[in-house]
Amino acid sequence: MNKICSLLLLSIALSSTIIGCSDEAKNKAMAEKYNAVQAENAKHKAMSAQEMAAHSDEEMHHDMPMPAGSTAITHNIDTDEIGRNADDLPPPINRTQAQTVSVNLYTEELVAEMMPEVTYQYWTYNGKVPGPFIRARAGDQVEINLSHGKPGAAHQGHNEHTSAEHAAAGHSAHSIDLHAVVGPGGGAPLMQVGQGEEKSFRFKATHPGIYVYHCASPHVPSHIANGMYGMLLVEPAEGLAKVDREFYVMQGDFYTTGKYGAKGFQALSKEKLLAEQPDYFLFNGRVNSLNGERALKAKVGEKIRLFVGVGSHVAANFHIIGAVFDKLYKDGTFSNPPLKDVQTTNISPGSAVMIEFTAEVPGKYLLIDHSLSRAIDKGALAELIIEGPEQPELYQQVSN
Ligand SMILES: [Cu+2]
Repeated sequence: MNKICSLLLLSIALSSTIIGCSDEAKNKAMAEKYNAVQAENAKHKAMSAQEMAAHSDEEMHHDMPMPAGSTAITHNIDTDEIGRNADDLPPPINRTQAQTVSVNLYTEELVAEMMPEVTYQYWTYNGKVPGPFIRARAGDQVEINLSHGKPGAAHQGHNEHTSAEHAAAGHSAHSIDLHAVVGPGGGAPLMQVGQGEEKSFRFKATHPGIYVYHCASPHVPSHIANGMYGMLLVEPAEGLAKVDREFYVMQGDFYTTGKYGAKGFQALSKEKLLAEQPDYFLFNGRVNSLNGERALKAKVGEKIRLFVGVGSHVAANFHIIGAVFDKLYKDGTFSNPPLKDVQTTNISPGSAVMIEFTAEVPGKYLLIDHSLSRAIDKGALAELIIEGPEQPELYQQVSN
């Protein structure tokens, strides 16, 4: 390679401007720069929370074009799917006697895609966001078993981290506060689990309703922002009305060092968290988690029940484009009459609602946050597909 070409390559490596030389040389220089960015991102991933806080947002934001022959930034993805399916919930309870419901939970930190080429380290219950849907009946004893780390996975992946590394990353302990618990901290004071520990506690489910649970270990807002929340249903003793479909949806706000869509590994931005300025509003953990093949599905004439909650920090304005909620059990209570014929509902952080309506006209419906930039520009958009015969008496075009 001649001297001029070498100088040009040096210039390529120092800037993103591509100058002459051969295509092979250009690609090589681009690939080297790309790898350097990947290495820098990997370094950020390994940083402690304090080191990250000291890093400016600008430094953390790398948005590189893809060189020929390279692969997408993956950063050791731990799971191909972080989002829980909307139909992943236990069936209705049919029994008429109280019993003990035992729930096994574990905490797990997992790097996964928030959207293609954007990775994030989620903190989870049982490896998905949201955590498992817990279902009990009023009068039941609910026993929660929580282990820090996936049982039996002590020598895999991130579980190799030392206690010091866990502490530096801010998750030396995890815990659970369930809003259906009547007692101090919703159980959290009894359930602080350190690395390798497992603890259990039991509570009586006295108040029917749909509730949120979440981690309550310091720094609590960060644990929650990283995905540590789920929902707990306490059915009334007489049960809930029969429906054809039930779905489990949680809206979460996420705070990343880069802006929405910035590629590469994204750390939690504590600065944005404290400023309450999320980059992402997501249903079930990631962009398009409940779209396409994973969309909610029903048939014309079926009764649909949605459990929708907010585990994280910003209230939701939940709306389904093209639907009216026949019944809305606001604030998660079943003990008051439902509101009827509701278009949009506010869901407070740490609260949930139960919505019932009938699928009437076939087509695609969008579940959104009606603060619309959240839906259009920040991810809060899921799909409900209703199949069946057209219903012209309800919906038809007259002319076009
Ligand atoms: Cu936690």
